[in-house]
Amino acid sequence: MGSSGHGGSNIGNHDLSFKILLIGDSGVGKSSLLLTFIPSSLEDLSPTIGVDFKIKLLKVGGRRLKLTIWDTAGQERFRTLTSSYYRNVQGIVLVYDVTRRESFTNLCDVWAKEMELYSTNRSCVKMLVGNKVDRDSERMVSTKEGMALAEETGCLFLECSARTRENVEKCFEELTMKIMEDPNLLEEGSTAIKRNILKQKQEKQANPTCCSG
Ligand SMILES: Nc1nc2c(ncn2[C@@H]2O[C@H](COP(=O)(O)OP(=O)(O)OP(=O)(O)O)[C@@H](O)[C@H]2O)c(=O)[nH]1
Ligand SMILES: [Mg+2]
Repeated sequence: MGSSGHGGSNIGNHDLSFKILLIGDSGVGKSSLLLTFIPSSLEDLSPTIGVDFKIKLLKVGGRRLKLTIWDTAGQERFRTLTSSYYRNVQGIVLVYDVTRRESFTNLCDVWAKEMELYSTNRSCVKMLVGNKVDRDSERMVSTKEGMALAEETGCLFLECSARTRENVEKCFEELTMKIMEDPNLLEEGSTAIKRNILKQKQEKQANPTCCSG
């Protein structure tokens, strides 16, 4: 679990920390989108088991941000502790595959219900993403339908391709910008940083590296 650096050591180096969650049917390309946004040496694209996360450090408007992006399993048998995924989340990316209508309808039938059940943060920003637009000849869900659902459910909306990288960065950037526009979410982001610093201090006090003996 977890890749590209577990934070920890460089926790003091940023001003805000946000948790983002990727959800949607198996095979829609959640892990692919994450891998496109945050490349790693281990490009394993088997179905996600349980949950994985990656960290991205970036600068927005002069502020240093830490994004922790949680990539969940679409297959029900691989999902565990689902409620914990939603804890302290500021942004949710709901992904469907534009070539598979079922993955689109399931966003309402399955994923929105789960979100409703477990998401404790009402002001959390949502982004609807239609992935695999590179396979345009096989498209089953139109841009118009995607936009309509986004409007109905109060989501931001983008169509992407993890393959061609089209709109992938934009997706995470727009989501982050929107999170930063909300004073409550912004406050949560800075509290998360303070909490981490405090934790580090306490750990240091509990385990002094010198004077052992
Ligand atoms: N053509 C095309 N294929 C894609 C794209 N994104 C993902 N794929 C392919 O779709 C398959 C599934 O992608 P994953 O990223 O594993 O899907 P997932 O949503 O993480 O699936 P689970 O982990 O099972 O929930 C892989 O074979 C990918 O190569 C895309 O934008 N275009
Ligand atoms: Mg996956």
